[in-house]
Amino acid sequence: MALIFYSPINPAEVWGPELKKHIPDLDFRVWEEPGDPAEIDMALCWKPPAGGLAKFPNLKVIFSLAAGVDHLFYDPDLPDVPVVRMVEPSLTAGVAEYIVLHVMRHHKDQLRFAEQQRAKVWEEYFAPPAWTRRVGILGLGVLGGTAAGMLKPIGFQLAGWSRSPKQVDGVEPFHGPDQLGDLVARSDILVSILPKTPQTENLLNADLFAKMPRGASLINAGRGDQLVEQDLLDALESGQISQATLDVFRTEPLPAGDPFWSHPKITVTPHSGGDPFPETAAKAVAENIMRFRNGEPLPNIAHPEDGY
Ligand code: NDP
Ligand code: OXD
Repeated sequence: MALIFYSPINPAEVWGPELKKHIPDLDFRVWEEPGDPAEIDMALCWKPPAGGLAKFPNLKVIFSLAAGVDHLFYDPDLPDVPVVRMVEPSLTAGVAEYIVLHVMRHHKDQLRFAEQQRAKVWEEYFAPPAWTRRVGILGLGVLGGTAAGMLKPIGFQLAGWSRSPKQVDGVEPFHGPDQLGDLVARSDILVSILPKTPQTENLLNADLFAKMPRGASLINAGRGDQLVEQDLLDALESGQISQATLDVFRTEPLPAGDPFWSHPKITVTPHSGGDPFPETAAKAVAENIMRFRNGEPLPNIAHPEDGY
């Protein structure tokens, strides 16, 4: 049996050899040359074309090249087989570091200094200590939980929001739609690292911004359609939100004419929060392939009914 690989961004010529380091007898096939489709029982993919995976009649498992699985669940013809999310150290560290970096930038108001430097203005500003700053994290899963663990020793007052009740050391817990308002009301810096689901779509909107403390800031590293873009522009204009850092967008790459590019209060990064580096990620995938081959339970299975 064989594994089919598809990704417009992750090179097959790197991933094939990396996987074979761990599983030398792996039959690794690329999308353009799948051979007999009936021989394919595993897929390793990022954003395969709609209907593409349905062409493999004996597919038994799909390994996602991403933590989010919206790039698979969008496909109405996705085979009804387990989808395993990417959970591996380099992706987790990358995203958690991204969150720490931008929480620190917002906390220390680095945007102010960048603006002052451009204008050649020497004006001192001292941010209050981290222990006075309330950080709210939307999404307390693998990535949000790890980011919270990195932020905790810095001293921030941390809170997190999940779908089900969740305990993370040093993080005040909130869960469910009823507790979202309370969480954002105590968030000077709000971070979204939520998956894309029908429930998270348009979550970062005018109503939510109005509940945040005046002058609070936003970091969105979850998915672009969580943000109502015009509502953010309005909240920045009114001063309700002081600044935003955005890594994910409704349209990626962000179109050249998008107002976010040149907005003085918005920092744009090109969906670069984190990425699975093949050196570590292939090992994690190989371990799951071996579990699959041995009929053992697979970790980090996404739930189509929940969308993540
Ligand atoms: P997990 O599945 O481990 O965690 C998801 C978290 O979101 C869980 O705490 C879950 O709650 C919570 N959640 C989901 N839906 C809701 C909801 N409706 N209301 C409240 N909480 C909700 O995923 P990861 O942490 O691994 O990844 C999260 C997302 O990060 C990905 O889906 C992707 O969109 C994004 N991402 C972005 C990257 C980037 O480069 N910018 C890189 C990698 C991922 P519960 O704990 O109750 O299940
Ligand atoms: C992911 C991503 O979901 O890169 O892994 O966004």
